[in-house]
Amino acid sequence: MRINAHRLHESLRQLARIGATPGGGVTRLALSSEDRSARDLLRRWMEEASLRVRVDDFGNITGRRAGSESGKAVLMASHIDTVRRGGCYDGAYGVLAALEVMRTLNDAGVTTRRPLELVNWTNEEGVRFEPAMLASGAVAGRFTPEYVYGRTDRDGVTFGDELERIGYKGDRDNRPGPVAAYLELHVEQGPVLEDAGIPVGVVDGIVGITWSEITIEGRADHAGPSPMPLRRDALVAAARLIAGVDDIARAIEGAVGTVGRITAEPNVINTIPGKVTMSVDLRHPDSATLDRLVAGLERLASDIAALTGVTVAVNRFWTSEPTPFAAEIVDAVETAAAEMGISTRRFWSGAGHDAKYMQDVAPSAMIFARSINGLSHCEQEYSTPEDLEAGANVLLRAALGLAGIEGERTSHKRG
Ligand code: HGY
Ligand code: MN
Ligand code: MN
Repeated sequence: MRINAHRLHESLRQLARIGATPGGGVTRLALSSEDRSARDLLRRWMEEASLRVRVDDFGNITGRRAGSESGKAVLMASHIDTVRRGGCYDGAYGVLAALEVMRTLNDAGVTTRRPLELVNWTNEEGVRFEPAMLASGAVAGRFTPEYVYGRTDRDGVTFGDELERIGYKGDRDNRPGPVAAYLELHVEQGPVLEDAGIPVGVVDGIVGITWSEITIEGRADHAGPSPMPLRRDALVAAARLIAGVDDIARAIEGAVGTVGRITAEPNVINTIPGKVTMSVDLRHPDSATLDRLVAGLERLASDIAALTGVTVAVNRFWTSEPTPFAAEIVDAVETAAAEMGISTRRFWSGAGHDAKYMQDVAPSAMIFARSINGLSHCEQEYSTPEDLEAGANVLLRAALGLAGIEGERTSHKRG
């Protein structure tokens, strides 16, 4: 049994039209009107595939395909929200490939033993409402509903209000699961598979990620009369910190760091910036090293404050600790690929995914499809139809291995 690659490709193309950007990418921020349109389309497709659709209290959409047995389901999931001017595959690929698995099983008239559930997670990107993986984290019990609903975007609009506005605030009882095993298919978003000349990745785990909010308070003043020695230019301090974050990350093997978001106030040409807020994203496979990176950031902040006369506050507001996936599920993915004659490479994900929190709930693993030039979170994000097809077929095979087929012996240990 193989997925219908043309149908998958067609679905990806149709979804990519919602929030399409001139450069060939997509902007579909969580709980935006574009996200609502995409959700409406996905829900229609789920219903057309005879899935029983439900929406939970965080807007997570679940489509359930009954098995011959009731009880714990095998979940296939990802997200359809994107970053700003992101790619057409990040998240959408995993959701639509899971839908394609359901469609393929319908075409083949196959009933699995365990139920299958397809989930679209709200706000995986954490771009509009920080932090990332908010709704899967909430389902895993890492965030309270109050925390989630209270998160605000740059305009002060809350998650809760937006969820109501787009009509996707459902019930707590509609959360995904109960879960026997979790699979997430995703584009790699990095160079490993392309460098190795391999189409599919078997993901061992996800690196540690920590996000900090930096607030720099200087003194706004006239850009003309104010003598240089008296200035407390918040943006000059920020420039030193931005370069320092890059130095800190480069100094430690396996570390990465960037300042992705920055605002300067009052942000006018003839006023010395009095205040800067910006983000710092630091990542490393090891927790203690991640803490060392943050300690380096905090030292840098206080050195810059002393040197330039500004105040620098570092608020480490989110940490996603390094997460190894369940060996038996990782092996099931590797076996599925091998059985299909698809070559794979095993490695850790540098990108965060909802699978991180789902590993708290049930044994989980991920499958990657090769990213061309390793690019992602940009309009140039691309994967070939052949690689997307290979990844989706591995998802199909792994899901069947874990769910079992009615009338056949289930290969997965019963949990
Ligand atoms: O930040 C991440 O790694 C993910 O794309 N949200
Ligand atoms: Mn993603
Ligand atoms: Mn992403």
